[in-house]
Amino acid sequence: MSGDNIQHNIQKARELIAGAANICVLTGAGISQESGVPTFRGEDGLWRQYRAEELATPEAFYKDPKLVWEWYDSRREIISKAKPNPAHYALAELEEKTPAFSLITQNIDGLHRLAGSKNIVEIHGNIWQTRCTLTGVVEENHDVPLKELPPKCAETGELARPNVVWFGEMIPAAVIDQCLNFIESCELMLIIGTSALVQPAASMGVAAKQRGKPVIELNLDPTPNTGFYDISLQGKAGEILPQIV
Ligand code: BV8
Repeated sequence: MSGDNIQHNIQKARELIAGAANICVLTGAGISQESGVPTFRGEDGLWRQYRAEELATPEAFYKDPKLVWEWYDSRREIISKAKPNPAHYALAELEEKTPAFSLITQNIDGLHRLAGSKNIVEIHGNIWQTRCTLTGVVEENHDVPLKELPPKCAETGELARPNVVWFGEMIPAAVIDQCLNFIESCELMLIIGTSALVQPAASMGVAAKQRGKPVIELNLDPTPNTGFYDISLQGKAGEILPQIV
């Protein structure tokens, strides 16, 4: 994308954002990349010889809970050292100055909350929470490293799992409804740092377009949805987002 085209699109995006009283934002792993958190499908996305899709499943967990927890333990270690980057802070600032603002994130790293964002829906869960496999009780657990692998529920002593949504698992219907309400009521949608490959998140921008909402995409690489949107900015979120909010 040529320089002046980027500047033109940045100016257009800035105007759309300034004029919107209700903004819905969807983020993916790309917004945390500049904080040092590996993305899922980038070259840093592998762990040992496994791909995320192989480990982030109920089958993988019940086959070898220790292996899957070792993967989460290593990610918790990385994320515990990660700080929000200018892109996270830019969204927190945008929320402050926008009358209505909603943030839907696919990320489980908790960096949006650390940066000061408030109205957040973590549609894929949170890496700092465990869930009892017997009772479903959710506990906060910030131990780095985990005291035992796999961790047990403090209440029941049963096997605990990460409180995240794995591939093949449903996102709770109430959470989906909340996201659709945000999309329905927004005047503008921003989609930042996602490869638009994972459903149902990948359909949210299309849903916004189908409801007549302008959509701005900001991503390092083009995605399957890029042609759909009103503005597609190609570049680093930490560099571009502070320029447009
Ligand atoms: C569901 C939590 C109903 C765990 C995650 C066949 C069988 C079974 C299921 C399916 C199937 N086919 C389709 C499905 C549905 C499946 C799916 O979509 N699969 C895909 C892979 C084909 N979805 C599900 O299973 C969902 N549930 O649909 O239930 C159902 C049930 C059964 C069967 C059918 C339907 C649940 C999906 C949730 C999975 N959990 N995470 C964990 O984190 O451990 S998803 C995981 O991927 C992360 O949350 C991640 O955020 C998310 C999406 O990836 P991205 O965020 O986009 O990250 P990625 O690395 O891909 O891309 C990063 C982008 O950033 C890149 O484009 C890059 O260019 C850009 N970038 C990099 N650096 C920067 C940058 N951009 C800006 N600045 C930078 N600096």
